[in-house]
Amino acid sequence: MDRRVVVESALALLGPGPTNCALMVNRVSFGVLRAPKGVLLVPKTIRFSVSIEKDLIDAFDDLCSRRGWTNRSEAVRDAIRRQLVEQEWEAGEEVVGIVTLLYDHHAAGLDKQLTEIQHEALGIVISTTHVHIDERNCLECIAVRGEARQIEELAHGMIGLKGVKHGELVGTSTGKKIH
Ligand code: NI
Repeated sequence: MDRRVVVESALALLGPGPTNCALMVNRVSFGVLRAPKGVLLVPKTIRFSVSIEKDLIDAFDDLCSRRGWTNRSEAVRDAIRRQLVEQEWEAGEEVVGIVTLLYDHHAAGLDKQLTEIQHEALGIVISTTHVHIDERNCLECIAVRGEARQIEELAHGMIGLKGVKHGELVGTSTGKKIH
């Protein structure tokens, strides 16, 4: 692509100043920006069009409205990020998450087991918050960081213990690869 076309396209996307550009550009006379020789401008935001069936976009708009997304763009960005985070987990990368455990602290030995498991996973467990829900039930929220399969093994090892009434692993990302 001709560099002038690239520059003008970037300008159209980025507005009047060079501050949003991924690469610094030179401002010259007549309000036209020109990239240094050999440097291609890389806009941070790309606009693209998508062909989609009416029924599907109607359902999507309805979802956006119910979930509180302010516009389709933000909803699409969130959907893309969700896929990227899932891919990080499937690829076994370093990820973060939260394990929630609702359990009966009267269950024999359960408190001790949970404490021991977390002590043995010191490199993975970042922090633990314990809430006494009532005289019998406890909620534990354990923040974890590490290789995806190690986290899943740790989480399922605790969730599967006798006396744990309900447990979930909520996975997210370190954020290094998504924006
Ligand atoms: Ni408790």
